[in-house]
Amino acid sequence: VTSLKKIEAGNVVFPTRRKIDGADSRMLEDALYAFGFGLTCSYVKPFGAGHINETYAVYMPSEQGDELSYVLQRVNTNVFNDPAGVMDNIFGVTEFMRTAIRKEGGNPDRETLSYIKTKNGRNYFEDEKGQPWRCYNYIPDSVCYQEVERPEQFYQSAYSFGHFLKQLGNYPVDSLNETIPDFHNTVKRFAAFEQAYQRDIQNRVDSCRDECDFVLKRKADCGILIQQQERGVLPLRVTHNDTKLNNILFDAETGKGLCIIDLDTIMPGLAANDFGDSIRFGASTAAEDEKNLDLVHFDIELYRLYVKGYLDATKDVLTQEELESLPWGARLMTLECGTRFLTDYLQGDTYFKTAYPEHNLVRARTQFRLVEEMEKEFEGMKQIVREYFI
Ligand code: ADP
Ligand code: GN1
Ligand code: MG
Repeated sequence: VTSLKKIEAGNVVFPTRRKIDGADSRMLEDALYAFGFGLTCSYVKPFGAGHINETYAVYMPSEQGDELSYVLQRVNTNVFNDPAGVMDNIFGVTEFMRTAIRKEGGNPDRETLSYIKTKNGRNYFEDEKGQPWRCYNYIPDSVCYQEVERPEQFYQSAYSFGHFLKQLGNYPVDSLNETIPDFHNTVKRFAAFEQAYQRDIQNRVDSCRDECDFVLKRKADCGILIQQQERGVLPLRVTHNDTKLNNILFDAETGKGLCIIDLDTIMPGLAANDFGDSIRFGASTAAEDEKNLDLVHFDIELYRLYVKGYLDATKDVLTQEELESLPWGARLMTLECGTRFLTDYLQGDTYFKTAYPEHNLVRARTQFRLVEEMEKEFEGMKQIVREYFI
């Protein structure tokens, strides 16, 4: 399978000794040695298109030539201030998943990530500067997409994320560390925005008044799911919390959803939020940072496909209230994400990786465009969910 959207690994950063993307190459080398392949590794390249961590592809010599064998990541401690807690969650969950996958007759080596311990038996390596590095096996013959290329992929991703929720249905929710407190607390996200707006430390409010007003008008919406959660109407489950399309690998041969990645934000959460975050990213007709808003639309047919895939996997576990919360999840995760981009813009781009000064504002605009369209099509969105569970 060849794909333009497939993320290729970038220029070699090891064994050369250049500084790249803020990561000191000597720390990277130390990390390679800590995981036991410093001597044997052929080379290392930057990899992937995540907004948070530094990701590298590690190539090892093989009979067929150099082969992408491991993924090495430096965890962003600005975002995750308890890397030990993050790694405990990941090791706990992936071990549990392996047992679940075996029971289903699946292949645990391909259907979940296998993290590697350091030579000292730790689940991550801390470099001289105290930065955490972790490593997992690269899954061969897998593809990662930045956009839906064929609708079937979106169905597949829905089924996989739904299946993931189901697989972790009996995982002890209370044992999970809350790696980012209040990650999808839309009320607190709104409050954080309001504060950034009032303080305006970068003097950027003038450049985005319409966008700020857009958020301010939707204060009441932010409470909708949180209130249902607090009243116990919606249960907390083990959720992924970052369910965008590029956090899943597809099988290159069959095109089926293969493995969920980016497990840093696994925490107790609402199914509606996992559902919603996928919709916000994948049911858009354009990239998350498309500048031309005329190209950005909410595609209700893609939404329909996702509903089908998600419910094919979860229909027998979700409650009636959860099913009905799904359309709100889409609206609120999109509003939340736009609000987070806008907040980061107002605060000087300290959270998400950006490529140019207005990048976060551009991202916020696409999200708000999608929210507007979802608001107009909300009745249709609810109807589609009902069609699938009746
Ligand atoms: P981040 O938190 O920065 O998003 P991820 O764990 O999602 O970190 O990794 C970043 C990106 O790297 C992914 O979105 C994907 O594009 C790519 N990536 C990571 N692991 C793999 C893999 N095993 N195969 C293909 N791509 C991968
Ligand atoms: C970040 O890490 P990545 O790129 O998969 C962010 C998500 C946002 C997303 C927007 C830990 O995801 O919450 O929805 O960017 N992850 C974190 O693209 O904040
Ligand atoms: Mg990611």
